[in-house]
Amino acid sequence: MLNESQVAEFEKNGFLKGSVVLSEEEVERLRDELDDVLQGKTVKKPVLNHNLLGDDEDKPDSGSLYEGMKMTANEKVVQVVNIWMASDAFFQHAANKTICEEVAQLCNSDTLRIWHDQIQYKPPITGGPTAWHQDHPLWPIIQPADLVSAWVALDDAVIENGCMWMVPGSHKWGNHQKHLASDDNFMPYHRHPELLPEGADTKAVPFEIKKGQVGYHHSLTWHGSPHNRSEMKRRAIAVHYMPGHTRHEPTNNHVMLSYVTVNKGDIMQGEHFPVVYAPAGVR
Ligand SMILES: O=C(O)CCC(=O)C(=O)O
Repeated sequence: MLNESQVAEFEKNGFLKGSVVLSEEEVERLRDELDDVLQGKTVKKPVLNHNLLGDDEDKPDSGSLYEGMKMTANEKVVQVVNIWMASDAFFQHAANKTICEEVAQLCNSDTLRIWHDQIQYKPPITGGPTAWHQDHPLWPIIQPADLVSAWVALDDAVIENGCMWMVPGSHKWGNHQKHLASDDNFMPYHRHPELLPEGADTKAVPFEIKKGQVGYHHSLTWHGSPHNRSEMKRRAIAVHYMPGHTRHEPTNNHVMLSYVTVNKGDIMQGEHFPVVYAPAGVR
């Protein structure tokens, strides 16, 4: 459980470092499972397993998060979406008791469902950047924008290997996704700063997370992660949790849309959005 000052810190900044939630053995098990999924060895498959930056022939489209970013041809961010569908160990991880209790505290709900999860693996030397973004605007089939994600490092995530960076307080400024960009040093800038609330400070801070540790972020917090030019791998699993009241409100496409079985306006639920935390006796 988080204490009052941790909850207050999350409410103020939109992100928070939690404790080390995985033992060495648990990290090893998840790394092995990840290797199996990446090599296509599992019977069940995730929803996506690709290079987030596109292949050589498939450079980022106009309008994509990555448009205009400086990248070399062989850069990669290996993104796996919904590894929990391919690996029981990752499903158990999504239901981790400490993480779920703490996310439930942060989003003020007694019920949590998995919206989706994602691995972002930045390989040594060629690991590419993850553009500055806010999560909820990229999820245009659910409302409201009060989801919380739990990002657990499977390697120490430090500045050298491309840890995430966060802009404190940015979760309180609304949806600025279409105005966010990166400067040449991978710091965020806003194309129309006059749209920001008075006094908004867009300076980013590094969010280094130790192997096995969890970091939480709000679905409107500005965040991104630069290249990995180090010799270290940077593997991590993020689980994006929906509080019990999240509804299906489609306004655009999303990779999870084809898995939705509820009507517009209904609570987002179903076998692909499993409950991982609920009051005793309710499931
Ligand atoms: O792993 C990263 O560097 C980015 C992950 C991310 O954007 C997220 O978990 O919302």
